[in-house]
Amino acid sequence: MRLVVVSNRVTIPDRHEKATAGGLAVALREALEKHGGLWFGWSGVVGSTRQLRETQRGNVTYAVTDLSEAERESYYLGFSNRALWPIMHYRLGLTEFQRSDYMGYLGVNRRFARELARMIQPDDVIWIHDYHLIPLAAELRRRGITNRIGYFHHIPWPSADTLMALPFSTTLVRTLAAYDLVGMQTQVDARNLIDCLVNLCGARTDGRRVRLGMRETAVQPFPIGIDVEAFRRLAAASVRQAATPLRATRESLGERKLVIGVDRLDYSKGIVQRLEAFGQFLRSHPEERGRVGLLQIAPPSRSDVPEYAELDRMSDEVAGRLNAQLGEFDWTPIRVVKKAYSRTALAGFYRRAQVGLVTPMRDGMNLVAKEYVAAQNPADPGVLVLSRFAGAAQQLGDALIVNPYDIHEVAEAIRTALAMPKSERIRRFEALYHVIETSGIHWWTQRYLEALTGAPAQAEVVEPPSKVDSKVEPPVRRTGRKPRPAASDRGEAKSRAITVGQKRGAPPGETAHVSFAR
Ligand code: ADQ
Repeated sequence: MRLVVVSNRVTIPDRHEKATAGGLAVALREALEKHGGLWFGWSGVVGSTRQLRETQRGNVTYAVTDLSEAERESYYLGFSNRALWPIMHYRLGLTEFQRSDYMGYLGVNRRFARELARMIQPDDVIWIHDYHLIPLAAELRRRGITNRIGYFHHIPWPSADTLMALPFSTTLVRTLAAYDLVGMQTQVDARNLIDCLVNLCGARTDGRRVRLGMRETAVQPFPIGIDVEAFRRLAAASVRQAATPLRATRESLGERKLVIGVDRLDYSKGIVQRLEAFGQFLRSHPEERGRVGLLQIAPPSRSDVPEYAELDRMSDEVAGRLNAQLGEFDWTPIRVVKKAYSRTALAGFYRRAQVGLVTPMRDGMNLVAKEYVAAQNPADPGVLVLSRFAGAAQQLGDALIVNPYDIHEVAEAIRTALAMPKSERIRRFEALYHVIETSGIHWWTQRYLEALTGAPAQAEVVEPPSKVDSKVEPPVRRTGRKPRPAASDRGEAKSRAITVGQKRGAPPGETAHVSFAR
C-alpha cells in the first residue's frame, strides 16, 4: 500500500532539517515515509504557471502546483475562507457567499483531481485534509478512481439549520458520500454531519455509517492530538537554555504572574473577547493589578480577508484602551505580540505561564490547549482555562471550562486559576496529561489509517457538482423522521491494520509553523 496525502497547502521539508513543521505535518510525513508516499497540494505560490512540480525526499514525493491569482481569490480567500470557514464556525453574520467564488472552488478541486488522478496507483490509499477540498473525492470518482479515499475535517461541523444558510450546501454535503471514511474532531461534529446527510440529502444511517444511493460512508470522530513527549522535552529544555525567550520573559516579568494566549489572529479564537475578560478580571480584582500580566501571541493570518484586517485593528485598539485605563508607569497589563515564534520559544512561554487562556468562540480541536498542558512542570503546573466551544473541551474536562461569550465568567476563572492550591493544580494537570498522552498525534494517525484501510472499498461514482445552477441543488428534506438503519449492516469493518508513525519522530523543529499553513 502507498499513502497519498492531499492538503490545501504543502510545505516541502528542507533537505537537511527533518522537522520544520508542527506535530501534524511531522506525523503525516512519518506515515508517508513508512509506506512510501505522495503528498499533493498547493505550493502556497500564486503564479502564472500551473504546472505540477515534483520533489523527492527519501521515499516521499511532494507534488505541488501553484494557483493563479483568480484561483486564489475565489477558491482560497473567497469560498474557503469567507464562506466555509465562518459558517463552519457558526458565524452566519460573517459568511460572504459569491457564486463566482463557489465556481472557482469547484474549479480548483476539479483541476486538482485531474492532476492527481494521473498519479494514482491501484493500491494507493488517499487521505484528503480539510474544508478546501471537500468535493475532491467526488471529482476523483468521476475520473474512475476506485481506491479507498478518506477525508478529515479539521474544523467544526455545524448543525444542518446553520449550514443550510450557505447556498449549494446540500450539493456540497452530498459529495462527502464519495469518501469511504469521513473523520471529524468530535462526536458532536460527527453527529451534525450525519444529520446533514440525512436531513438535507436523504441519506440513511445506523449512527456510524451513512448510506446514500449505493454508497456507504463511515463517519467517526478522531480527536487530533500533539506529539506530547516531543513538546514536553522542548519545554523542559527551554528552562535550561541560557538565551531563550523564557529567560528574557522571566527577567522582564520578575515575580509577576503570567497569563498566556497563543492563537493565529482569527475571529474564531476569541482574542478580543479574551482581552476584555482580562480587563474585567483586573477591574473586579484590583488587588491583582501590578501582580499579573497577559501575554497574547497572535501572528496575523489571511490578512487579505477584510474580516481579519478588522480583527487586527480591533485587537490593537482594545489592548491599547485597557492598558491606558488600567496600566501603571511600571506595569503594562496586556502585551500583544503579532509574530510567530519557534516551537522551543512557545514551549518556554507556556511553561512560564501560570494560566493558559484558551477561549475560542468555536474551534475544531485547538492544539494550543494540549501544547500548554504538555509544557507544564509536573511539580508546579499552571492551570488551563478552556472554552466549552473548543473541540478539546470534550476531552479536557479537568480544565476550568468557560463560556467565552461571558467575560465575567472568564474573568472569574482567571482569578480561580491564579489562586488554585498546588495540590489541585497537580491533580488537574495529571488528569489532563494522561488524556493528551494517550491520544497523541501518532495514535491519531494510526487510528485514522486503520479505520480507512479497514473500510470496505467501493467503486460507485458520486456525481460531483458541475455548475452553479440551482437545479442541481436537490430539494431539502426536513421530515423530522428518525434515521433508519442502513439496509445492509455489515458490522464493524474488519481492520486490515497498517502500523504507522510508531517511531517517535524528531521533536518539532525550531522554525515557527502552524500545523498546516491556513
Ligand atoms: P488552527 O486554527 O491553526 O488549526 P490550532 O489547533 O490551535 O488552530 O493550531 C495552531 C498551531 O499553530 C499550534 O500548533 C500553535 O502552536 C501554532 N501557533 C499558534 N501561534 C503561533 C505563534 N505565534 N508562533 C508559532 N506557532 C504558533 C485547525 C483548526 C483547529 C485544529 C487544528 C488541527 O482550526 O481547531 O485543532 O486545525 O486539526
